[in-house]
Amino acid sequence: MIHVRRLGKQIGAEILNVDVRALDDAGFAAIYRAWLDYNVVVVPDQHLELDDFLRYSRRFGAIYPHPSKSTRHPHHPEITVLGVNKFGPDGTLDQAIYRRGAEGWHTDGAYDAEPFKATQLYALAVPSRGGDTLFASMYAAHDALPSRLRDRLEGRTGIFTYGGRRKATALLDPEDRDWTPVRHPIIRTHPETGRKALYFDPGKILSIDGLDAAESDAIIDELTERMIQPEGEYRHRWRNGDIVIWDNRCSYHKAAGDYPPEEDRIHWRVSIKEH
Ligand SMILES: O=C(O)CCC(=O)C(=O)O
Ligand SMILES: [Fe+2]
Repeated sequence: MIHVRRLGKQIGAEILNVDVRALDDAGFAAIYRAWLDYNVVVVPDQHLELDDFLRYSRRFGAIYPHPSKSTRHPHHPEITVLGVNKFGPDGTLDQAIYRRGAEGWHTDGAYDAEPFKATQLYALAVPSRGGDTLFASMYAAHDALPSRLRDRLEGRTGIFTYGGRRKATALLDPEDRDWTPVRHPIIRTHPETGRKALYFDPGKILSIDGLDAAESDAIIDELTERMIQPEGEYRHRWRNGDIVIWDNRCSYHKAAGDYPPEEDRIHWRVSIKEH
C-alpha cells in the first residue's frame, strides 16, 4: 500500500512502498495528487533502466529534449545527463557542468513560451558529501508578498530569456544562443490547483513589462530578496535510486553545487510539458 510521507512544512513528500515499474493507475493517481499538493515528490529506492525512467516520466506529460544539446544522452536526446564530462581534455573542471543549476534559485524553462511543467531526476551516482538540491514554494512566495507589491504586479508580465541579464548561455551550442525572449505573468495561477504563485526567475528575467527600467530593476531586486520563504523550503539529500520530480509552475529550486568535484554526481533528467 502506497504511503505518502510529508517532508517540508509546505512542500516535499516521499512516496514509500512503491516500484514505479509496476504501478497501476490508482497508484499513479495517488502520486500525482501528492505532487500537486506538495510540489516536490521523492520516490526512493528505485532500480530503473533508461526505458523504465522514460515510461514513468511520460505518465506526467510529454517529454521534450532540453535545449542544451551537448548535455543530452547520445542515444536518447530526451534524456539529459547531469554531471558527466565535467573535466575538459586538459583536466580543468567545466564549471557550467559542475555548477549546473547552482547559480541561483530558478524555475526550469521560463525562457520557453510554454515552460516545463515538471523536471524529473533519477540519481545514478551520489557524492559522499554535498550535492543536495534545494526547493522552495512559489505559493509561499506569493502569499508573503506585501499587498503594495502584489497590487503593482497583478496583471503584469515579465520578459524572460535563456541566460537572462548575465547571458549565461555556456551550455547552449553557439548557434542556439540568440534566444527570442518570451513573456509570462508574474503572478501566475496554477492550471491544476488554481492557486496563485509568484512566477519569477532572477537568472532569466530581463524586465517587467510596462515599467521604466529603474522601477523594473528595483522590483526584480526586491523579488529576488522575497522569493524564498524559509517555511516554504525543502532540501533534498540524494541517495542512489531516488527519483525526484518538481513542479516548475509552483516551485523554485537550485543545486547546492558544493560536492567534491573529483567524485561522481550523476542523474538522468527529463523536461516534461503538458502535451
Ligand atoms: O542538479 C541539481 O540538483 C538540479 C539541477 C537543476 O537545476 C536542473 O536539473 O534543472
Ligand atoms: Fe533547474
